[in-house]
Amino acid sequence: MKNLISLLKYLKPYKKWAFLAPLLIVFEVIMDLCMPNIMANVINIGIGENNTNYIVFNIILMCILTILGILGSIGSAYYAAKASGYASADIRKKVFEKITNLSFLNLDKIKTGHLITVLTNDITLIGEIIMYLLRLIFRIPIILVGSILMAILISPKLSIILVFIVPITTLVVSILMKKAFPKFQEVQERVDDVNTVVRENVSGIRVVKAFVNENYEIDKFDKANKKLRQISVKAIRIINVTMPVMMLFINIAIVFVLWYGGIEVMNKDMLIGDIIAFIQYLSNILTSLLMASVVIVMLSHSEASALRINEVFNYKSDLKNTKKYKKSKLKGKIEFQNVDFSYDQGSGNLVLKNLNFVIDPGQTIGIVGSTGSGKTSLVSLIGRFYDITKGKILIDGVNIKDYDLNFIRKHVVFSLQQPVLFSGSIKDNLKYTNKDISDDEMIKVSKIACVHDFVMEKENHYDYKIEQKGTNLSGGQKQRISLARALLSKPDILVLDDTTSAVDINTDLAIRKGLKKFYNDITILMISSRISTVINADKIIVLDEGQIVGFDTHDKLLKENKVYQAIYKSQIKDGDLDD
Ligand code: M5T
Ligand code: MG
Repeated sequence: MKNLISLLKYLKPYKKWAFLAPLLIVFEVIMDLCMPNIMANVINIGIGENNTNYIVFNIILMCILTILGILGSIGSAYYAAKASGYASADIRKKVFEKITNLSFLNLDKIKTGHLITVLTNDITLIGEIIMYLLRLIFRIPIILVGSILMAILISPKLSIILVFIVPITTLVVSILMKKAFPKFQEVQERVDDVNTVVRENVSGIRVVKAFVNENYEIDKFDKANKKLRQISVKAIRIINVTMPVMMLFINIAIVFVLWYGGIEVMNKDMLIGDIIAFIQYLSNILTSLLMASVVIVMLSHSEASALRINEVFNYKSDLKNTKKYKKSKLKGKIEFQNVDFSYDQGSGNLVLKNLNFVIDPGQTIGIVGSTGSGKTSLVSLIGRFYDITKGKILIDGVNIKDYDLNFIRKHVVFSLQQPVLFSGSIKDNLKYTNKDISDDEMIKVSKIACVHDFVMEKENHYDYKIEQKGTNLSGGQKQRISLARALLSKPDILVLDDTTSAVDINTDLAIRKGLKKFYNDITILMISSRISTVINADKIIVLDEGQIVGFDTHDKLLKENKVYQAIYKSQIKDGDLDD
């Protein structure tokens, strides 16, 4: 229960509504408690004694009570929905913020399907339970106790039946609910699985189709879906048994009341109206018990969801942002001292081993190496996407861990290996980091990144709508937009991870010339599988199986470095070194 309770703090800003909801329901409770009694009086006194005035008076009273009750109920529903809706929206926002702020290492470990279920199903469920709680928290106990008292007042003798029927009902309902609890928790986990399959499939649908693997994927989905169906049916079946069982108890009780009450009436110990009122109170009591049990099921069901929400809140970003050192801009000196790095801290599985190098401000550094040699991993350390296992990384002579994380991210800018564009116009994407960039500047930079020409060929030019994930752009076009976006965020250190891999050699050359001309003062790290891209770099880092096996100019490396020579030779053969 503690997880759910801890989420109730999100009701705080809406406490006015959260108080009004249970308060207004009191009108409905008064109606529920008074009506049977008034009805009994109408029958006993009004009809029994032929007193028309009494009947009219009480019917008017019943109408007023009903209207008040309905108004109270509507008002309560309104405020409960408002409070729970706002609170759950706040929770959703917090979870979303938390996910956005998670470190790469966290995100590597958590399934996206899980996060989506938390953001949708779990939070929706919490919203619902908060709403029910606000409406029922007073209603159930007051009706329960009130109806028991009224029943005893009407007939202490008949009330003996309560001593039997209330514990039996409570017991049966709680056994059923106890069976349903774990099933509902499992439902949520199976929803996770379905979400994961769907997400993987929808985002990879092109690959699936390209491999004509639809049937396999449909099978996979079927399996997850079937499991969800099975467990949902089981859970709902238990709940569905509860209702008829309750009806059975209510009916048995009514039969008993009619039988025993009938004898009492004949003996003139009781009035007919009282029997009707008693039956009404009795069913009030039993339905309250049922409602209580449903709330308890929902509570436990939602506790599982609350736990999952809190789990997301409790993910500790493994990147500590404590010292928060900032300055106006970075000069761009990068120093690696004995750096070891592993994605799986503690496993000893080093991706990068004993890196040592110094890059001076304003240098352009090429990074080459076979696939999987650790190029992407190396540069991701400069943006502090991960913390290193051993050694030190200094930027402008200051340990990277002492900088404010956001400062580093703002000043060390990446154009990633797989460019991610957002749906929206090309302009939206280019101005992603800063909406205030002028169109003139955007066009100037777009020309450097060789974006301008192809944009002018699209309809609406810079307002050309990019589809989700940029499907209506070519790979090279996406890469160049990603490069322009990086340039427009005015980096002090620019990291290009194979950014021109899908761009033809002439365009690649034009981009490099532009960078040299306009971005000569910033430090640029340029990963490339093509030697031609890095040939003019001030220095080139040659990586091999996570180790630096060369760090020099192209000419020197070509003379002395075996690994570099091998890469060079293989590319001459492929005709890749045209410039
Ligand atoms: C180097 C592993 C990968 C490889 C090694 C990005 C990433 C990589 N790895 C992980 O375990 N988790 C990750 O998130 O690290 O990989 P890299 O740095 O991506 O290599 P690269 O950039 O030189 O390769 P490529 O293909 O981009 O040229 O063993 O399994
Ligand atoms: Mg890579």
